[in-house]
Amino acid sequence: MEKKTFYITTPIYYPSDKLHIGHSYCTVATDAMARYKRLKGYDVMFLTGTDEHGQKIENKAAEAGVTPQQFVDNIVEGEKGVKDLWKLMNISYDRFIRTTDDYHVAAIQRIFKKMYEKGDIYKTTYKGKYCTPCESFWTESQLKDGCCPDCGRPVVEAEEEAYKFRLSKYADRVRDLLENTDFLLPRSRVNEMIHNFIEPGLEDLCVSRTSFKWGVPVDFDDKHVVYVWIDALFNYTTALGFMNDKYPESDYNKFWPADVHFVGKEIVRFHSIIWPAMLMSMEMPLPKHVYGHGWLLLDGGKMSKSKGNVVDPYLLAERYSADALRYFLLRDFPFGSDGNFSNELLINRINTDLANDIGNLLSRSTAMADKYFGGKLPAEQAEGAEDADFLALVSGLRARYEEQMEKYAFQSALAEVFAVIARANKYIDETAPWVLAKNEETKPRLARVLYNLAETLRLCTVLLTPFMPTACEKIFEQLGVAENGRTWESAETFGVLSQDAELHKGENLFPRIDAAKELAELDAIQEAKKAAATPAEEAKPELPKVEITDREPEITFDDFCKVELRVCKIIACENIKESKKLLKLTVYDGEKERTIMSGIAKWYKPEDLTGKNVGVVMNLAPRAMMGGKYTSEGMIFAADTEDGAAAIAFYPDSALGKRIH
Ligand code: ME8
Repeated sequence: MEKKTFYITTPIYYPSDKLHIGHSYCTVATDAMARYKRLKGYDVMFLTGTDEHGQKIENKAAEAGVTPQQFVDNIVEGEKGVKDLWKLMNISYDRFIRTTDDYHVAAIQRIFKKMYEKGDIYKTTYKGKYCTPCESFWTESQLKDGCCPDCGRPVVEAEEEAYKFRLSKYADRVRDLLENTDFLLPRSRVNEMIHNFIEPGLEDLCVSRTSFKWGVPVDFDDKHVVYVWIDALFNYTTALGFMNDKYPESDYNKFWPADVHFVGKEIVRFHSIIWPAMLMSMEMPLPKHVYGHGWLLLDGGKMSKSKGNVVDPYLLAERYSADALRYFLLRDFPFGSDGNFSNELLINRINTDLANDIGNLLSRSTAMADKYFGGKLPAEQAEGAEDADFLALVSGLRARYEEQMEKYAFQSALAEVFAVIARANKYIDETAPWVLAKNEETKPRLARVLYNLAETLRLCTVLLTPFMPTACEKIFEQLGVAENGRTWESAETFGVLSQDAELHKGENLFPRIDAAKELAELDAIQEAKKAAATPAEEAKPELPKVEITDREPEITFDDFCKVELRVCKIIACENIKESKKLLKLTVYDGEKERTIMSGIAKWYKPEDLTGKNVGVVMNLAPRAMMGGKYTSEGMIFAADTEDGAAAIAFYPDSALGKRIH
C-alpha cells in the first residue's frame, strides 16, 4: 500500500539579517510536526527556505557594500547562517528553497505570464502614496497617521506604471473559503481577516515594481520586477517541480496541495487571501490548511530584526542544547497565541521538566536497575497494589497525545506526556524500590516496579522524539530499547520493552542549571552584543553648539501661513556677466515660470542646479537688481554655513508645486 503523504512548510524567511528565536520557533514547530508524521508512517515533505528578493535586501546589500547575491549568500550559506542554524537546531527539512535559485525564477516568470495571458494580471497606472526615502508605494489604508508605515515620514502622491492582479474577482470565493471551511486555523484568525480585509472590499493588488531591480524580472516587460509576495508564495509549489525542471512534476502531483502552511500571524493575510486567490486564478488546488501561529514577545513587544530586540537562538542552543530549546519553545507557548519570551522561563523549564522530571526519572530508574540487578531485570516479577492506578494513566497516553498533535497543540501534547512522567516519579515514591531491594522476597516486586518505570519512560520517549530527537536517542540507548520499541505502533502497547533489555545509567542528559549565575551571564552577553551592535547610540556624539544672535520675535501661525513657501523646479540657470556672485535662475512652480536672482554663484555651477527642485519663497515683492536690469521674483532656500558657503535643500520630483510647511 502506498504511504500517505504529508506536505508541511515554514514561511521562507528574509535573509536580511541573522534569524532570531522567532524564526526558530516556527521552524521547530514545523520540524516537530514533520517528525511526528514520519513517526506515524507518512511520506513527509518538509520545505523551508529563504525569500531573497526585494528592496530591503537590495538596500542592506548596498549598505554592506556587496551585491545583493553576495549578501544573501552569506546570510544563508555563511558561517552561523540560516542553514547552519537549522543544522544546529536539528531541523529535518527535506528541501530548502532559495528564491534566487534559477529554477524558481524561471517558474515565477512562467506563472506571472500565465496569469497575464488569462487576463487576471493587467497593466495599469498605479496611483498611490509614495515614501521617497523608502522608495515604497502605499495605499491610503496602509498609511499610519497619514505617513509611511515603515519609517513614519510624510508621503507624497505619485504614479507608477504597474501590473495588477484581479484580487477583487476572487473576493467572494475567498470569503467563502474562510467562512465556510477550516482552511484558516486557528478559527480566531478568520474573523480578523473578514473584518479587516474582506469586509472593507478587496482591491486589485499591485504585483510589479519598477522602483528597484532586485527581483524576478517580468520577462515580457523587463522594466518591471515581480512583486516579492508573488515570488515568495509560489515557492511552495516551485519547490515541488511546478513549472520547472529542477524537480520532477511527480513531486508536485504527489505532495500538492500542502497539508499545512505554518506562518506567523502577521502574514496570515498573504497566505489566506492573496495566496488562495492566485491559486484560484492558476486553477490549482488550494492548501488544506494555513495555521497562523502567535508571536514570541520580548518585554511585551514583538521581537524583530528591525527593532534590534532579538534573542539569538544560536547562543541558547549551544549553551543548553538544541533539544532543550526546542522543548521549551513548544512547551511554554501555546502555538496559536502570543507568548512572552524570557531567559528565566527557559531556564526554569529546563530545570523543572527536563532536569527534575524526566532527567531524574531516567537516572533513578537506570541507576536502580544497575545497582540491584546489574542492568538486567529478572524474568520473575510481581505485580503490586500501586500498579493499577499508575498504569491507567499511562495507557491511552498515545491517543491523548495524538489528539492534541493533530490540532497542532504542541503544548498540550507535551503536557500529556509530562503528566505521565510526573506520575511515574510519584510511583517511585509510592513503591519505595530502595526498601524493596533490602529483601530477597521483594526482589520480584522490585523488578516489576523498575520494568514499569522503564517501559513508561520508553513509551514517553517515543512520543517525545519529534521534539527532542537527540536526547531521545540517548534515552532509548540507556534503556536498551530495540528498534521495535521506538515506533509509533509500540507507543500504544504497554510491555514492548524486552525482558532482556540491558539498562544502564548513562550521561546526565539535562544537567541542572544554576539559574542565578546563568541569568547574569546571559544578561552580560546581551548587553555586550547590544553595545557592539549600536556603537552610534552608545557613543552619542555631543551636539555641536552654535551661538544664535539674531532670533526673531514669535509670530502667529496665521502670520507664518502668509509666507508662501513652495517647491519649484529650476528649469534654467546661468551666470551673468554683471556679477560674479549672482546666478540667474528660472524656476517653475508647476503653473508658471519666474526669475530669481540668487547670490550663490560661488558655490553652485548652473549645471549643478538645472533640473533640481528647491524650496522657494514665492510671495516676496519683486525686487529690481543690477540697476534695474534684472528683477528677482522670489528667493530660494539656502542655508549659510560656517565657512560662508550656501547650502541648498533639494526636494523630490513628486513634490513639485507643493507647499512647504
Ligand atoms: O515574512 N515570534 O519573512 P520573515 C514568532 N519572507 N514568530 C516569528 C517572530 C516572532 N517574534 N518573528 C518572526 C517573511 N517569526 C516573508 C515570508 S512566506 C511565502 C514569505 C516567524 O523573515 C513567523 O513565522 O519576516 C513569521 O511569519 C516569520 O518568521 C516571518 O519571517
